[in-house]
Amino acid sequence: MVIFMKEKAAVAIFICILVGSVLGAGLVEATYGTVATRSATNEALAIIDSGFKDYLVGATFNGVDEQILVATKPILGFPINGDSYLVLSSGDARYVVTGDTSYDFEEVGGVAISDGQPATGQDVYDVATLRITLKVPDGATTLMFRWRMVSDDYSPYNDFFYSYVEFPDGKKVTAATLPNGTIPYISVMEPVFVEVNGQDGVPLEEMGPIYTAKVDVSAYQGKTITLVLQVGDADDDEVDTAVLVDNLRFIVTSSATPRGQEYLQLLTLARLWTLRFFTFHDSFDELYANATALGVANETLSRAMELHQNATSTMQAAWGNYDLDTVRRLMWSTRFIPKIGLVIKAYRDEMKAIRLLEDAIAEIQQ
Ligand SMILES: [Ca+2]
Ligand SMILES: [Ca+2]
Ligand SMILES: [Ca+2]
Repeated sequence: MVIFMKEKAAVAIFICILVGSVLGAGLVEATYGTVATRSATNEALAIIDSGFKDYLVGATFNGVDEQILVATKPILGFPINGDSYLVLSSGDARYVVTGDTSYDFEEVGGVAISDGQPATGQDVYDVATLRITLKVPDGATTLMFRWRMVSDDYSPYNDFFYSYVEFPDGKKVTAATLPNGTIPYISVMEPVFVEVNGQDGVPLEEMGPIYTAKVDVSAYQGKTITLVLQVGDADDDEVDTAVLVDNLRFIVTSSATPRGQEYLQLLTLARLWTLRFFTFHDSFDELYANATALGVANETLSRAMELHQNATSTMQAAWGNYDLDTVRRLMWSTRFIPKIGLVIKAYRDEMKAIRLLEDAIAEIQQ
């Protein structure tokens, strides 16, 4: 029966090419059945981890409406995250979940691209493409999602799942691959396909393992990237392949966040401010004695002393109320963490005390 369908498909290809050449590339109107009001945004949100929904910038779908479905019925290990996931199909996505043969799940009259198979260069048909634009969070190192190919097709009809990330500098990186780095399509999936055997009511014959796709995004924190998920038929449009997708998220390493790095830099600065505080602090007594001897006004002297004493107690508080000799000894130990705000305040007050005395002395000596 499948052989017959493939022969019939050869005729369909000709018609498709003729129609395609008239319509040109681009969005194809839905012509078969209906899908409850769909939106690419909701389709993207079905697979995005709840912690990253705010990072969705936008989403668009190119294909026939029936080829994309937000599904909630648990099948073949999905959903993985939350209560829904995505089915992208080179036929009618609803058929994958329901097995309902009243859907027109074979040739759905979708997007055809000459030489469009990304690995083999075969002509492709019923191509469904979801584009998800995301802002990369601060501290994100990796974009990941999980996917599983489910298919009725066989080689050399190399239906494919092509997913990649487009970066703002024009770089394009493949996301979903087999462990050897190959883009998944029928011929390379066949060695890892197992029979579905009607599991969870799924009518398609074979499925691959659930794989994790990962793309390094660490150089694009705060920037906007686009994840493209594309499924299609190759060589004919009759026998379909679907991909289940879920758990799209970023991996964020807190120690690598700019905020984390900024904190480490601030700690280093706090130690340097403490060092400069000591430079001022150590010169205070002598400067104060000189100022007193030179007849600097009592008001100025007491203001300087007040700042100096405040600075001293503030710096001790900044370093856990140790005496200043202990602070001097331990301040470079990484286990000894100061309160940065207090270090800055102590440094400023000590500097003010010194400047006050220096300015008063300079005025007298003029
Ligand atoms: Ca989900
Ligand atoms: Ca196919
Ligand atoms: Ca198809």
